[in-house]
Amino acid sequence: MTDNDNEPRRPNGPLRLAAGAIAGVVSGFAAITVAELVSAAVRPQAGPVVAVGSAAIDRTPAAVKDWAVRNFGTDDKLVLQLGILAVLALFAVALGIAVLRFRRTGAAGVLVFGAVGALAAVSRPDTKGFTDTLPSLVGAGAGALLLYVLAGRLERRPTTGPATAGEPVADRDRRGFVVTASTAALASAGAGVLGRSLNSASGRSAVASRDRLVLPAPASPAAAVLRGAGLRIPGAVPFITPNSDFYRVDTALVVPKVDATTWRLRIHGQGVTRPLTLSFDDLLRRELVERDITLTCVSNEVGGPYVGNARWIGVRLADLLAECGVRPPSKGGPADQLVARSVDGMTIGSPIEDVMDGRDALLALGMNGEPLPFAHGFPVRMVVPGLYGFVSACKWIKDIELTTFDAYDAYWVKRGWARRAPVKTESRIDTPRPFARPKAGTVMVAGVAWAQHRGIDKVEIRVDDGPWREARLAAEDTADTWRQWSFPWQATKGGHTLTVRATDRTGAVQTGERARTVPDGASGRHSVVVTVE
Ligand SMILES: Nc1nc2c(c(=O)[nH]1)N[C@H]1C(S)=C(S)[C@@H](COP(=O)(O)O)O[C@H]1N2
Ligand SMILES: [Mo]
Repeated sequence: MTDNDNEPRRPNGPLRLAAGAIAGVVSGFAAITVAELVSAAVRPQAGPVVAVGSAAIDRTPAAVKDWAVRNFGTDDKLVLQLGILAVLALFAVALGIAVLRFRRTGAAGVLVFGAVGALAAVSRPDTKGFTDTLPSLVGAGAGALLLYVLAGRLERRPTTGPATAGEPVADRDRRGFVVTASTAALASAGAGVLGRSLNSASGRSAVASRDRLVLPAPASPAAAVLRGAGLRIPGAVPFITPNSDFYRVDTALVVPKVDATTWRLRIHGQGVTRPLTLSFDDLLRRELVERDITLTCVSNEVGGPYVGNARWIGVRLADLLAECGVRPPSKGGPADQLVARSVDGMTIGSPIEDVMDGRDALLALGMNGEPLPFAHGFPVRMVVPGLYGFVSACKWIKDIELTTFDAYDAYWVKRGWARRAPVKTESRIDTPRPFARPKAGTVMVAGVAWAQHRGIDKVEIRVDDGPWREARLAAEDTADTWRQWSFPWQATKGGHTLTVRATDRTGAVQTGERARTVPDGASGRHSVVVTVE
């Protein structure tokens, strides 16, 4: 490559194209890391990747969201953010190459991405308004400026006058570019690291409020988990799911860190004669109850992992509602839907009739003996036995509004999911695992079955096309929890299919009819194929 060309429109050689691409990527990196740093001063949720990611989640059709949860599980959020970064990298390369020819326009292109990020940030339901645009705008401004400067370093000026002694102009320009680009890349990495650590420190007061919290002993403790409720069979899941293993499903790219000392819950709406605003201390002073409740996600496929059983501590929601003057529809109340709102703008609608029918619908603040983990809704969430999480289990709750199903559709309902969704009677084989190769003889088949708030009365196993045979049921903790079962199978050599079905206390047998998760939960029977050796 020589530097003495005056022809304005010579094609770019591969080296210049590569330099342009590098300029684009370095500028894009600078834009993102500066934005991250500014978001630490504003709030983590206002960063462009998080804002665009969250907006994308909100606009994702139910089927795609469902597919993502199925294929990536709890990693779906990581995959989404990596996807956004990959798309940005592609555009950065394109802009870097464009800038070789159109210096101003190319550099200004970065601003378009800033505008997208800013718009996404202010379109969030929990937006704080104008300040949320700053991370994207400042970041894009820095990126555009850098790209403009780097493009200048790559510009081919006609050689006028002699070069510095012994140094051809081409080399000097190339070095100028390399020095500027690598300095910028290093500075950006620094900004990124600093932004990350400031962002994680931004929840400090929330973390402190959680660390300080000592849960009082519940006035109404749960019965000790019956000795026989859990199975001691290798491969069976524990009866109580440890918090660290409890499934997590939500739309939050950044887990909200809410300070319990400033947290408030407002209860208001139709039929509320005495609206109420509660602090966390108000809740602690009320009668605390402790209950074992199994939570299930509507996105759980037959045989899937999005079900967990925890020992919750909380206050009974029905009592609170009654104090506010709320009556269920069956007692003449005007509202039939309770809409819970979270600090991150999620809305979850539950039938007031169910919440007030005597079941242990909780405002939960403890999970398995500790304050709620942040990922599971600290400081307070709802849990309602018998309803899928998306119609009952609002995490990081801050507002309860009484309204009607006719008047308001909650978040998931707007996206094609059902308004009402009681948990379907289901069962799962946990051992043997699919495609296991057990030895012929007695093979312990075991798993869980659930029909929250109805209870499980029977579990049956079928080997291949044989008859249904009753499994042994473990003791029942409560009708609100899953029930474990086991079946000693006299396994003979060869390939076999094991299928399970449960019967709930209403007498309903788990249907074999397959349904997709959308709109109100999967149905069908779980089968496991094994080869007995
Ligand atoms: N704020 C908020 N609450 C939420 C959700 C959410 O996305 N945001 N997801 C719901 C869904 S779909 C389920 S299944 C449960 C899951 O609770 P977990 O993550 O504690 O298991 O939370 C519910 N509460
Ligand atoms: Mo869910």
